Amino acid sequence: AVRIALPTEDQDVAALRRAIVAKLAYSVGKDPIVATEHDWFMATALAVRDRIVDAWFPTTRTIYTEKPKRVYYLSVEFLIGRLLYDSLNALGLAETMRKALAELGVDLEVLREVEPDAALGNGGLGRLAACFMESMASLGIAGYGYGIRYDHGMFRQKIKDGWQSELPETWLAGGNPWEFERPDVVYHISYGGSVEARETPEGEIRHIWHPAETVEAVAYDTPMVGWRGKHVNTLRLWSARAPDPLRLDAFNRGDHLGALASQSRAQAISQVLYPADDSPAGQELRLRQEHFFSSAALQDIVRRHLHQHGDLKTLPDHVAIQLNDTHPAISIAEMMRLLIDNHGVEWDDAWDVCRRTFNYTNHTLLPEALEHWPVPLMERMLPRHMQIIYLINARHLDELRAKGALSEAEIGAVSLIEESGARQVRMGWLSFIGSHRVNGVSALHTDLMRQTVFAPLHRLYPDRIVNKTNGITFRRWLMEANPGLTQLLADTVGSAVLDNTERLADFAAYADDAGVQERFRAIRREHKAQLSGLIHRRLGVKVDPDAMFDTHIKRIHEYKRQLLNILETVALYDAMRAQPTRNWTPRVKIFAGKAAASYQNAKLVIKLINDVANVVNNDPTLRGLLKVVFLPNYNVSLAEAVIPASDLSEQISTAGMEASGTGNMKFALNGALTIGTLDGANVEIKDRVGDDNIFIFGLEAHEVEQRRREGFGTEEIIRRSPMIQQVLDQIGSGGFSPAEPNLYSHILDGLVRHDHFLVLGDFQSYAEKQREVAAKWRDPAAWWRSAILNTAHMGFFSSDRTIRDYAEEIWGVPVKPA
Ligand code: DL6
Repeated sequence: AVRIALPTEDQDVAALRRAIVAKLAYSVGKDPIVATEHDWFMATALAVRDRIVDAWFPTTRTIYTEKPKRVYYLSVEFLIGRLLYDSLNALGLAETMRKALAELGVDLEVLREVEPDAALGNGGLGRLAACFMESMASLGIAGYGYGIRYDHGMFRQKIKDGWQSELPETWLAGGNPWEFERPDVVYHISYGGSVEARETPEGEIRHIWHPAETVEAVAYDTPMVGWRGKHVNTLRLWSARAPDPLRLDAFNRGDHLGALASQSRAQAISQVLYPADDSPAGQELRLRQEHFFSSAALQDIVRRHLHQHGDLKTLPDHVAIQLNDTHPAISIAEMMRLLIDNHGVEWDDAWDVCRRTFNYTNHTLLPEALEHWPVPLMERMLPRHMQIIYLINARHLDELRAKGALSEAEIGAVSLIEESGARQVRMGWLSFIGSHRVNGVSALHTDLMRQTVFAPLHRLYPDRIVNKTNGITFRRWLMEANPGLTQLLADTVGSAVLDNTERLADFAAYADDAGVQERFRAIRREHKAQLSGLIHRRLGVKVDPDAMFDTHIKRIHEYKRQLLNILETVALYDAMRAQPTRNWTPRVKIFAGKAAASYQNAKLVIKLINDVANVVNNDPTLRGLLKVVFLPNYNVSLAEAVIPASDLSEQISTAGMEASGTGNMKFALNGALTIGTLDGANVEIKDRVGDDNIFIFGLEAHEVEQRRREGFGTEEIIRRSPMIQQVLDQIGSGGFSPAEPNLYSHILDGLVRHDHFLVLGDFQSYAEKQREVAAKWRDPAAWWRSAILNTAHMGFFSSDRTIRDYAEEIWGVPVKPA
């Protein structure tokens, strides 16, 4: 008989199908007859993981033999989201898998939705870390992520009667198919106790730390697959446990809870993601977490380096460590401790190693978010680190004094210890002086770092601060989130665009092509129809997919000014009610985002949005012209659904306050037009897409600064604008909260008294710009022209570009050519 060879794809379909069935039986332990959707998800993910592992080992072996410089990215957050479709896409297996599952009667789209989001981050900083992991793998960099394996990631947000409540998030409840526990990779992490200074027979002083408490850090590895599956890196997350799980003596005495006390205390470290990104931390547990993962990571790095290269003084030649914000800043003192106390390196050599190995990224200039740890807390929790920090500081200040160029006041400004008020360690300063390079995340932010917060240090070390404008991975935010647009790009500029984002620029040639505009519109319309369904299912609100979808999704924070948006929405509502028959542009105002649990003003803004939604959505005089929705529990997956369905992207932070933003890039890449201030990366987006294709309004950063310095009459602004007056009166008199007319008085008082975030200051210019947006929407050819040009000019904002820049200018590591 003649055997007919199957085409490779069919073979692969069959192989995947067999692999899934085998995983279902032998790893999940389920018969297909009774398997749930979750069981199928686990089996499928495990089958995909095998493919990833097949590429992971060769990568690891190559790194061990070729010994390229390694990059370690230390971050307290990795907001990686779902991995199933992402991995399939990277491996080029999505369609094959779809067929394999279909043959088993399973729908890949259903499994995509079953996967819980790995929400190990609060917002932009954590999502950036996830994009960077993907790009490092795609560029063939020997990159490692180190963080914490939180049992409960970002809280689950529930909205009840308009109020946010927080519920624990349980991403691990059904098991995590992507990770490998490494019971053999365990480090001891110490806290508290005392430090003994002991003289050696040679007359040297050695410091011996006698900690009061030790916990264990256990490694869990998740392979991070790069584009086309060629290179796979590792994300190593640490879980905490007590060295002795149970005090048996106490247990046998009947003290069952006491017997578990040290286990609970240890486990608390990796239990919950700290639920704030930029509100005051100040919590002891947070410092315990920071030291926990920093120390585990550094012990791992040092062990690997010694194993491979034998000499710690060569560390900077083979290793670059990136501190993602100041959360891992204690690493600098920990590295000094490991080098000096554990490995006998002399102080000067140890300091030189640190200075050449570490780099620090700053993500915010908000004073409350720049970490300061009280000296008494540090002395109690990390006594040896505190000694080392004092010594680093003494040498740093002595050096400055020796130069004689600074006054004592100027020296005080660059001291690692804040002396005014309660004494505190300035973690930003420690990161700065212990690093080779310090970077901001957009051009404007970097300039402001130099001019404001870091000005005194910048004057001393003028070459240290560099800019690395953020980027996003196009694989997730374009190819996976928007396959229709990806296809359109491939059909117009060619499929090379999938591998080289610079080719996106060729799409600009199609800006006036009516056929391409129509395809773009139809793709958007399809996403909007899907999102309308989601909104209806989740909120019971019907929205019109032909209306403009105007979207504001991000953490809820006063500087991000969701309040400005909702106030202007109320003004629009009033205007529509006053003249219901005018030629209005129908709009759906979409909000989503979480407020830090303790951030009352932000929670009140969520309540206001929901209250306004309640009134607007039920007002029959509007005939559906305006709808307001607040989608609960914003996360990566929700963003993937909302962004490709959005026409207008709200990026309206008070200028000078948003370090970069990355949502702004995701929207523009998907062809949404931005309404925004000249803040963060909006500035660079504007430079690339051009003034005609973006709606810029409001005060610029220097004007905000000036207004705050000189003061300005909010009363005058209110007096001059009947529109503002009406909106404030309406909210202030309970127009949206009749049961509690004074509910919003705190927010309104703040606006009238100081308007710190320039909500009133920018109101008029925002409202006018929104009218321009509406006018443009009524001219579809102009709108879709701009949409095409937005997508076309986003190539720069690929995280591959950002990572190339880090690789070349900060880490000194080679990357795969473009
Ligand atoms: O750099 C990533 C991201 C920026 O895009 C945002 O503009 C910025 O707000 C965010 N910063 C934080 C601050 N956390 N802390 N500390 O998340 O970083």
